Amino acid sequence: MNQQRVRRIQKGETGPGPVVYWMSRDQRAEENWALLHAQQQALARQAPLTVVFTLAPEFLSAQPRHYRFLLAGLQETARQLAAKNIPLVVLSGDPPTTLAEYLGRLPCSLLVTDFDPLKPKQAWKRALLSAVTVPVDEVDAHNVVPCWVASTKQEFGAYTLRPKLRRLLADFTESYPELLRHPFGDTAGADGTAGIIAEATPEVPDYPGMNPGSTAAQRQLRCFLDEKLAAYDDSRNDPAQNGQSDLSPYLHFGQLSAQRVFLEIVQAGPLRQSQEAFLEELIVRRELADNFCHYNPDYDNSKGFPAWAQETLKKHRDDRRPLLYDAVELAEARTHDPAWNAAQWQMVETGKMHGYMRMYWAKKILEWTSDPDTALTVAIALNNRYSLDGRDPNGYAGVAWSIGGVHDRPWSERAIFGKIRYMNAAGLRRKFKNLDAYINRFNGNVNAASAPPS
Ligand code: FAD
Ligand code: FO1
Repeated sequence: MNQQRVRRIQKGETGPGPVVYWMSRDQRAEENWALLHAQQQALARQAPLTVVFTLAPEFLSAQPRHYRFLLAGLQETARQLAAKNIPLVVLSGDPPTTLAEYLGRLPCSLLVTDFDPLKPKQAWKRALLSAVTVPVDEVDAHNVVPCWVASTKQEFGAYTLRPKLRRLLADFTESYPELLRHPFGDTAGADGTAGIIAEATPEVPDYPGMNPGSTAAQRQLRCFLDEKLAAYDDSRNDPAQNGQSDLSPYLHFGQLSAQRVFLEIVQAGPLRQSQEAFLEELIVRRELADNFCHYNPDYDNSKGFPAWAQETLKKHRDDRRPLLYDAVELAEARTHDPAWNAAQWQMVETGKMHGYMRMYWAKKILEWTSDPDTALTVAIALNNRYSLDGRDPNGYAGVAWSIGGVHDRPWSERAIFGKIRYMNAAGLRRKFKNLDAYINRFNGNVNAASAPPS
């Protein structure tokens, strides 16, 4: 494994005990560089290897349906690890607290964590490091090119990050070694894990057609590569077609490796337009989002917008707003705009709004709320509460792009938006022949009587 993928974030005294992998963002047994690094270190020490997942009671407004997806995937990961004599221990409660207590009860020779730029995760990590004295390695198992290697600063946009990624990709796309059956220790410590996960799994319906776990993720990948990738460039932006991969929930919960997706595509032969377009999203756009959240502490507020955007939005902050909706009216899709309402219902009912509609959806929130800060807060809150792939750097970057011009440039100035790129329903209709098919499909009939399901 390319050692640039690992950062020692805390020196410390090595104990005689097991190597512990604190699994969080990358919740898969196979093709997980953080786990492979932990196993390599355990073998070198002839020590047992234990995986720990700290189950937080609350995470960025995650709902029971999101926890169900996560836990069903974790159940499968626990089985796959047990088959390799690697116990998965699940600790419920405040992550740094429960993990510090756990580590305090055993001598641990090394703690390995996976990389996540989001502030709550960084706070967990800081709190844990101040509570333990073991050496700690952080591994970027999520990005193909590790975030801190791709760039040492916030990038202006895809156009500045793309050449850096292009140059580095070959150094970070070696094939994954197999996770070995671990020769030291046993899985006795994880005997209760299946029961703990089952107990913690909410009794709520899964999202339609979105089966959790790494096996389902591989199936979804195969189906996309065989049936949809060739037409991706044409169909991906039409909400009435289902031309996207639907891989984002699996990538978000780390049930699928983005590098696996990349390897499958480049190994299938010369890249054509659709493959290039897809890899632009999967590699450049996704790593740009991690770059934004990693290097910009204000990724979730308007101080994180570029100066030109802050200035233009401030200038138009008091423009008359003919239409105003509050967060509840928006959550319940009660606006005058059937296309916007359909997008909101799609997110509530399926957990995943079409990619093109996400831009339109967020930009209308800027137009229909009292000011840009309120717009950003409402858009992030709705996205985190209803999207299965929400609570993710892609979401923060997507909302900041739509409302605050992050990774975008100034456009012709107009009311409310200033120079932020504008989108409107007429533009949607020009672009999509049968937008009505989309609108008729997602009209809230299913849940008209009840409030949006949590
Ligand atoms: P595909 O088109 O099949 O793309 C494949 C993968 O490429 C995606 O899974 C994703 O990892 C990556 N990707 C595609 N488009 C983008 C993008 N614009 N930025 C970053 N990565 C991208 N994505 C999320 O994962 N979670 C979110 O909460 C989220 N919220 C968004 C909010 C707004 C306002 C906007 C404009 C975009 C948001 N995105 C979010 C980015 C993008 O819309 C989704 O990643 C994509 O629609 C996921 O569906 P898919 O996997 O079928 O996409
Ligand atoms: N990560 C954890 O380590 N523990 C959790 O209990 C946890 C819950 C959770 C719920 C919904 C969700 O979307 C993500 C959640 N995550 C949790 C974080 C996740 O694994 C990702 O690391 C981030 O969301 C993406 O950066």
